[in-house]
Amino acid sequence: MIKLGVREARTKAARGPLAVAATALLTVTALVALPQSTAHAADTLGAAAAGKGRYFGAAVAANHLGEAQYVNTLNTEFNSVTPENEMKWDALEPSRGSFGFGNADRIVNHAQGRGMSVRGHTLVWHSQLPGWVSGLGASDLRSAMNNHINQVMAHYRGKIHSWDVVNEAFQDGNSGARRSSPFQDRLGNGFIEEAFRTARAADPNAKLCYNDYNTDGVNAKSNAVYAMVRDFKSRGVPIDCVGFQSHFNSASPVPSDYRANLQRFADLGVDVQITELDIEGSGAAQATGYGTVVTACLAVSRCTGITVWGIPDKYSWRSGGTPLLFDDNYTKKPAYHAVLSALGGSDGGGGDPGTPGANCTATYSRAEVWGDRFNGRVTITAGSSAISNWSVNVTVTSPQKVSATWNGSPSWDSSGNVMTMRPNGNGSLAAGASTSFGFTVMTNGNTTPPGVSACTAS
Ligand code: 9MR
Repeated sequence: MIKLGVREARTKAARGPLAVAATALLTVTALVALPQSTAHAADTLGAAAAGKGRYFGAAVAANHLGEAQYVNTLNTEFNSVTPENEMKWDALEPSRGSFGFGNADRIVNHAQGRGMSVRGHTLVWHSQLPGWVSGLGASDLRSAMNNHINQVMAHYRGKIHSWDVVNEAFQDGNSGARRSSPFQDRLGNGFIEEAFRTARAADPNAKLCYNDYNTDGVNAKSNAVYAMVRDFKSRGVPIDCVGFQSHFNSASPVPSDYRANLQRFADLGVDVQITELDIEGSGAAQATGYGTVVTACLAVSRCTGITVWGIPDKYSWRSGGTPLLFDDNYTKKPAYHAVLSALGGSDGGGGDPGTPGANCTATYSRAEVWGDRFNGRVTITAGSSAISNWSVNVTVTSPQKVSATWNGSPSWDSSGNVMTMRPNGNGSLAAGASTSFGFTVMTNGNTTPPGVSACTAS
């Protein structure tokens, strides 16, 4: 059903000379006082994060750099990259003393050409280690480790913002012990300290990080890493940052003490970084998890940036869990909007899932377009529990006017630019179910998409 009456009555009431003058004044003030770039909230992840003094990065694979959509999304949304596999030992030094930097260089060159920072991942790790390393005796292994660090860091000196010097050196579970590896087993506990000292000398300007998973909350494993970092700081062993990989799913959700854990490490005098973020799931639940992580990082002043472990779901190391911010067609998921909104950004029409914990999401899409007007549609989706009512604000830009609405019950603020839409009759939606409403915007020469607020449910 198309309703024309409500909007027409309201427009007539506002058409006095004072209202026209006030609208004109507001329009002129906005145009004169605000340059285009600052008139809107940041509308990409990288720009919004930069506004908060952080970077927002993605793990990148060299073999996707020929794909236009992949590269466009990378270039548009991110201002930091981590090579997903290309800087691992097996990729860079497949046989002893013989280094090949081709794929890693492609990623670094791509990033450098666009002003993106690069995280180096990773110098010393038990996995993706070529067979020849595992076969070495202690003294050979020590010199191979130091040579690998020296050669790789020299090659990239001045180009890498932060290096994961040592990755995943602690065991899972409650032991707090070091993980068995060629380095641990032959060189003993001191290998981590030695790697950091070698790394500092090799590139004094790179931030040196220890990186691990299942250390995202306070637990036996993170306590062991914490004790190591505290010991390093007290003895002057060079360490600048700790990476929290943050691979989450329903069996291992974002811990409730995530922020507190980041903060206790920061309080030791190191930066903290979210290094491999991905959260399996979909819709509102996934969006809420992402929002929680971003909000926690922003609450810790030494949390300097966030990297997600891939761009579209289809290229994730666990693609079946659809853990990333873009779907297989590079469409922004509710999780994307949760991240952008938590960073204080807005893409002015992509929708907004609302504050973490809200149990509906609103997603905008433009439908038909004519010379003088366009139709918009907002889809409301209930979260993980049923809702009985919802509301969403749609804001148009003067001199645009909404001339018709359908499948919802609108009301207007005094400016006439903000429409609050509520359900027409029964607003009940089962968990995960969707409905949508529509409206026509007369452009009056301005084609800016409407702003769509978070969905509020009850
Ligand atoms: O995403 C990486 C995947 O393509 C590789 O096959 C895998 C090999 O171990 O490593 C993945 O990345 C890992 C990262 O380097 C360290 N933390 C865990 C990541 C996910 O397994």
